[in-house]
Amino acid sequence: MGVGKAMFLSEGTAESGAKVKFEPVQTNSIRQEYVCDKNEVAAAARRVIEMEEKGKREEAVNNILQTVRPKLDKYKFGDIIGMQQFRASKLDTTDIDDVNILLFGPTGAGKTCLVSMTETMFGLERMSAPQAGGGEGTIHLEPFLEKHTGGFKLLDSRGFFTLDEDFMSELNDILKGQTQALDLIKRKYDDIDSRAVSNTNEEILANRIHGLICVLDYNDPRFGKYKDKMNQYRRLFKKEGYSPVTVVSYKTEEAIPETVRQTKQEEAAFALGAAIDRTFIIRNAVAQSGGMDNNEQAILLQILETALLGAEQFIKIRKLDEKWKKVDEKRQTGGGVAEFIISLQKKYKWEQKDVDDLSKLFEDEDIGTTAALKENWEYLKGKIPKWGIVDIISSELH
Ligand SMILES: Nc1nc2c(ncn2[C@@H]2O[C@H](COP(=O)(O)OP(=O)(O)O)[C@@H](O)[C@H]2O)c(=O)[nH]1
Ligand SMILES: [Mg+2]
Repeated sequence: MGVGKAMFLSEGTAESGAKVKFEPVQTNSIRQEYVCDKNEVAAAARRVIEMEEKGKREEAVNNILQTVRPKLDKYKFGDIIGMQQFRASKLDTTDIDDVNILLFGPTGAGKTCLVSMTETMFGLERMSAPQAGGGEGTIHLEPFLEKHTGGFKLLDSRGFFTLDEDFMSELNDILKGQTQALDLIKRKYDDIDSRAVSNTNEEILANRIHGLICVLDYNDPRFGKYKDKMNQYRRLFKKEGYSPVTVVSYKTEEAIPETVRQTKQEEAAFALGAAIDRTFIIRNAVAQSGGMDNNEQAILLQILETALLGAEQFIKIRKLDEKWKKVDEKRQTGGGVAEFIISLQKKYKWEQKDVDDLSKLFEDEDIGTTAALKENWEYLKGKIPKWGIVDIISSELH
């Protein structure tokens, strides 16, 4: 074994971009080659990165506690994306009162515990009653936090996900606001007298579910088997325009170390086919002792903020759809972007090739309605090579 001039050059890169670099170690003798053990240095490097990350994490946690918490404490609809987003598109939002966030997932996943943790974090009297014995618990659509902010509520739902049962129509009724707060979420195998169930056929945006939090238990032996089920639900959510948040509740006495959390988050997002930036791991602080530390509170705040962000965007898209439906009714194109393009083709005598190119672009970009086209127009127009076509669509959209 020769004497290495540069024994090693190791570089650790933290996600944030912080770099820990080890300069080449000069050695003159064989003995010195062993002065510095590679594993020890790697461990030291890891410690430096962890310390740096911990410092950054603490900073981030403080930041979330100082900025997100007060925002959610006095939350009003529009606070996350900003009311100017609605004003800019001339959307009337006076009908929207509370933002409705639905918690859904298997029985015993930790939905009600998440409500309890939120109540505790906001210093509220605990109204929620998690099932310590693992019973079914919630069977009505139960509203929580209404009195807290007056701006959003969490709707706790009846657990589902027996892997072989279909809850699609039950979920659909809840999403559309046909099953309303305090209604029994009735199932065919129930043997209980129910309170009157609203089951109205009217679809009112203000009464709908606007945002979704899917809760799953990391320790559930079926955890890895939820992917197919989740994909079914996800298709429904996508069609309806939701961007759900996935919360994986984790039962452990100790706070979860940040590195472990990141690994679990990636693992969970992968296992469930969920977006990593909308997937959170949280310790179930109700099932375990110790209360929530700052880091855990920050995660809970992020969960709520992300759900509210999705909910506000959902409302915006729905409002745009409504608005464009009216415009499209006048134009008699029915709201679909395909019909819109064909109507323009007739009016402006476009070549078929141009129409095909446009159709392909809109399909690739998931643009199905004129509302979506209008909403994404600034971005999309850069992808259309013919200026004449861009000009026509621009003026027709205004
Ligand atoms: N030890 C303990 N466990 C609890 C308590 N409350 C709930 N749990 C457990 O936490 C998990 C989630 O419960 P819960 O939030 O009611 O589930 P949900 O059906 O999704 O609402 C279950 O495994 C419960 O058994 C409690 O007070 N003490
Ligand atoms: Mg429950």
